[in-house]
Amino acid sequence: MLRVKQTNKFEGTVRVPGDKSISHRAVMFGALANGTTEIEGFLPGADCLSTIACFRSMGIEIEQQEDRVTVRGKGWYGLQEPVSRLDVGNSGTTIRLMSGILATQPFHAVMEGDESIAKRPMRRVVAPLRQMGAKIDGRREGEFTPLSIRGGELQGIAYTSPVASAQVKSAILLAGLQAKGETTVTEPHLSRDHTERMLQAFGVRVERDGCTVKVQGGQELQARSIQVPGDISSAAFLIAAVMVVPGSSLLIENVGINPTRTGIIDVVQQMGGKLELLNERVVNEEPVADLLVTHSELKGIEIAGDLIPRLIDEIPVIAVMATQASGRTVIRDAEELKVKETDRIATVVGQLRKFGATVTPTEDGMIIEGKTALSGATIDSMGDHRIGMAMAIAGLAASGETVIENDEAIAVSFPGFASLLEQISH
Ligand code: SPQ
Repeated sequence: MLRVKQTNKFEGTVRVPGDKSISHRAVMFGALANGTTEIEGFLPGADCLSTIACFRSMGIEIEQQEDRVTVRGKGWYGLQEPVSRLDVGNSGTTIRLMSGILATQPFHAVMEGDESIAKRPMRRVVAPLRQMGAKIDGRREGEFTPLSIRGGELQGIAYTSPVASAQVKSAILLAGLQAKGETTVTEPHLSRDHTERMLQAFGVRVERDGCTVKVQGGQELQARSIQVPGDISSAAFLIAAVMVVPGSSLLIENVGINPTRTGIIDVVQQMGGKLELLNERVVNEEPVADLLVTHSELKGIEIAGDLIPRLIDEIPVIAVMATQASGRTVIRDAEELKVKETDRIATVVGQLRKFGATVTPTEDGMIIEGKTALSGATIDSMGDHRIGMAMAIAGLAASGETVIENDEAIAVSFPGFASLLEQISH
């Protein structure tokens, strides 16, 4: 159980753990590459540890000590058939990206995860991979886990995805790397592009044109060292903490500012929050900066369209900030929230109402009225790391004490979250 109380202010210089999306990909691509990949700044969160465990089960030697990882890749076809089911834990990224990789392998593998994974839609990757020639089965005709994959020879496809999803795009591109001919993926809005950038870092040719990405089959990956920047999705909770606690100011160092992920920065600035990017640089094809964040009075705004994939994981904590902003905040075009670790429209609305917030769910988002005085509440993370952390931030803005039950979920993406907050609270 995590207990949260109002604090005078947050102050100091901090770093957040490594980027989750980049950490997963560094392990996966390292395992498939020829040679040894050294990773620094790896996120030792439960999700990325699930990815490591899956590759170890397929015979890849991986040493991990906190944020340092060595992956001894054996080339694309160096994986061995796993003797038991691969456990992806709570990680949607692991199961969806691995579906693309396993679709190319000359063996049979079964993947499953926790209760939340069992409810998340898989047909979005299963259908295009079947079109490429993979044999995949699962509950409800491949919509749900366990997924059983018998890989083999694939044919490249031109796929237009109905959703802007980096997991869908990545699964198809990874399968495409070993398919015959060319594979293209077009999405309605650009989703995060870490796969494209990191494949290039591993020596793969990737062509991009707007929302379309193309790869040619038959490409190998070459090992290389990877430095993972801090996760902007984790930094978002600290940014929000500064915005809801008057007098606060933080320098958050070494944060990834890939433009496909920086919707949170745009939104905070549009709401009137003071947030400056300092010391901008590029590390392993990924832009990085230090974020100087200063408490400001916020105002409500509209969030929709292209912006949504650029901040999809930050919507729970944006909703918390919106309760402390003057006026109305409207979030639209975010129906994808319904298929995350929980239905994040329903959970955000349900949990924020316990604090006394005025929030209305809509078909594709929510409407938040501000500025509302919140009162401390007992909250259930519902096993969703982002809900646990967002509600802890709401607790900082609330009078009295807030208790977050099932707070162990937070370690999925932000181990040390509670102690970091304590360290910077004055
Ligand atoms: O890995 P998982 O469980 O899907 O994690 C989440 C999260 O909140 O951490 C989503 F629930 O992030 C996804 C993100 O929403 C991570 C991700 C990636 O690394 O490719 C892409 C996004 O999902 P999607 O479905 O839009 O591709």
